[in-house]
Amino acid sequence: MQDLAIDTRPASKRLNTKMNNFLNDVLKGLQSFPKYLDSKYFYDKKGDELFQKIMASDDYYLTDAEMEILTEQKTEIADAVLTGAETLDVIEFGAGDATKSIHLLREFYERKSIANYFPIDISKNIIDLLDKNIPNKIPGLNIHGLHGEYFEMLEEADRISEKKKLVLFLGANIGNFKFNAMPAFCRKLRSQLSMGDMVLIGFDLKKDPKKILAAYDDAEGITSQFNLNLLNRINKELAANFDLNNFEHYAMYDPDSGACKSYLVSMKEQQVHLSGTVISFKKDETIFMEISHKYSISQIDEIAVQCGFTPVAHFFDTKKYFVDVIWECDQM
Ligand code: AVJ
Repeated sequence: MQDLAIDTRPASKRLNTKMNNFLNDVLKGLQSFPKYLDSKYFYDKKGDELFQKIMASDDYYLTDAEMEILTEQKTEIADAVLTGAETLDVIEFGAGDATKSIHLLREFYERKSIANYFPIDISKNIIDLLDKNIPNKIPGLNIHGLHGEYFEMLEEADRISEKKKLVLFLGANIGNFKFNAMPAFCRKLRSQLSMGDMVLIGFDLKKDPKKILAAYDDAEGITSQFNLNLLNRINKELAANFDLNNFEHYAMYDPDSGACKSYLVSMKEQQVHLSGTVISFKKDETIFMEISHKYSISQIDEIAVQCGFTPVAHFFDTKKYFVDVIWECDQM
């Protein structure tokens, strides 16, 4: 912190580019009103660990539901994707530890229909682990881990290979876009793909609001730790001094819009120092942390068509909590 204090260049010039983006995004969010942080920054090493704990918790039903779909219906999913004789590249956005996608990858591999697997993740830690562990799980599979932003890395995968693509975006990660921003993401995805390419996207469905809220306000308080960990990351990486005891996790679900949102609430009036900038909080002031948007099937199909895709198939778990949809790239 001292070193930064005597460096007279503006904060944005001091750190390397990756840190720079993080710092700029954090400063922008905390200097806005209402304050916000970008949930893509949750996933440092500790954040990855906490998310693993969330996925294993009783209240967080999403992982089990999607796991059931991918294990029980992998044959039908592969049938829906493999329409021609050619091999395809599987590109995965936000691959995580690939415990879900591995079932599909194995299915494609056994059918000799996968050319390359390109997992993409924002977490360097995750990509290193995948490059190390996947070859043990599916010996012979060509894996090229790509660490970075989704669309930049999709371009990279496209430079490496020109096969038909299947893009996996599992785990309801798409829920992290606000409802109005989500179609723009799908259109951008479509614009980077070619006719006949496919996407497989996991959506958490609208359901009993109490069930949804419990998943983001778990009894053990893991989600609270997960949110607070971002303040800790900012402390460590951006020379800040958030006191985590002065913030509390708050989650809410609005069944009309389908928005499940989480916040950190400042328990008192306080000032936080961050790379030479002072951030003031009023008592009860909120930082918006994350949206996990829930969808209905009709909304999902409608968005697919609006964005240049044809809905090909829906795969539900037995409780109908979750859906994995397959869309094919239409003419643009
Ligand atoms: C990884 C974005 C799918 O929104 O459900 C879990 C992250 N946040 N509990 C989700 C999360 C709080 C999760 N995604």
